Amino acid sequence: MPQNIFILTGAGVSAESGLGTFRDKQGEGIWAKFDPMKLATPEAFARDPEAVLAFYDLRRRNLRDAKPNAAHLALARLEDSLAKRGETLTLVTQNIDDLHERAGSASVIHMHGELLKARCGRCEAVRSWLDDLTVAHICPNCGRAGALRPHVVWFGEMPLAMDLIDRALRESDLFVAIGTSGAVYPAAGFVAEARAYGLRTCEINLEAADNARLFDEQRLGPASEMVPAWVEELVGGSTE
Ligand code: BV8
Repeated sequence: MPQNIFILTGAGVSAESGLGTFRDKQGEGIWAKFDPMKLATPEAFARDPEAVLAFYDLRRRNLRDAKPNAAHLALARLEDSLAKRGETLTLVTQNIDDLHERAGSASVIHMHGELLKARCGRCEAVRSWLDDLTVAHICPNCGRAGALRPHVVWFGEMPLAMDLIDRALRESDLFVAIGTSGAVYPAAGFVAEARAYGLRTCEINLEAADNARLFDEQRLGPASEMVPAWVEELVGGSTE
């Protein structure tokens, strides 16, 4: 029974909560409708901040109506049961939504940032931001206008908490990727790192990811069914 579990989640874990994924075989993902290079890069923000901010306003409004699903709830249960046994869960997500937290997960590492936070491009102050964000908004910390941006990691930018993530990978026994296509780096490279550190690897996904060959075990199906079943196997019957 693994003591320390490292979980990486992607857009697939929030798909059944009504938040679109980025790429899917039907070509209906977010990046099929919106060009990431025109909306999710620092260059795009410098070129056309209104368009970029409007894109994230749309996603922030969508998030308001979304609810955590059974997969999010099962991962919160897993965190709780492992803690009761003195074991650890490191939950790293590529998602910028807050559904893991809303499901009760106490510790979530958002390596690509958080949609419900804004950061000032001048003074780097980060604060909660629940409403639309425009170029007219003034940074409450440094008083400058036009520099506030969603606290998310754009393409070409360094993901957050990479040292913490690398350390947790080294200290874990099991690596599980849930609802991610393995198309975006450095996250897509974690499974190879995990194997190099001797971890067992498992993929839970609707369909095989681009890096599926790197997983020892594969469980294909909707996260809202597969994740609760997997968690029940791990902690069911234990005195929770
Ligand atoms: C960086 C935030 C330097 C903003 C995001 C190496 C090789 C090639 C390219 C690169 C490379 N290294 C770097 C790059 C460039 C780039 C990159 O990877 N490009 C790709 C497109 C080729 N990476 C970067 O720019 C990164 N920065 O590298 O900095 C550096 C280098 C080394 C070390 C440190 C730093 C920054 C990338 C972050 C960009 N920001 N998001 C926003 O959200 O707007 S990425 C964004 O897209 C998400 O956060 C997520 O990461 C990614 C989407 O991927 P998934 O979450 O996997 O979603 P996807 O739709 O693809 O797949 C969904 C999966 O779920 C599918 O498998 C599907 O089957 C499954 N599914 C669907 N429904 C369900 C389901 N599963 C279960 N149940 C269901 N119901």
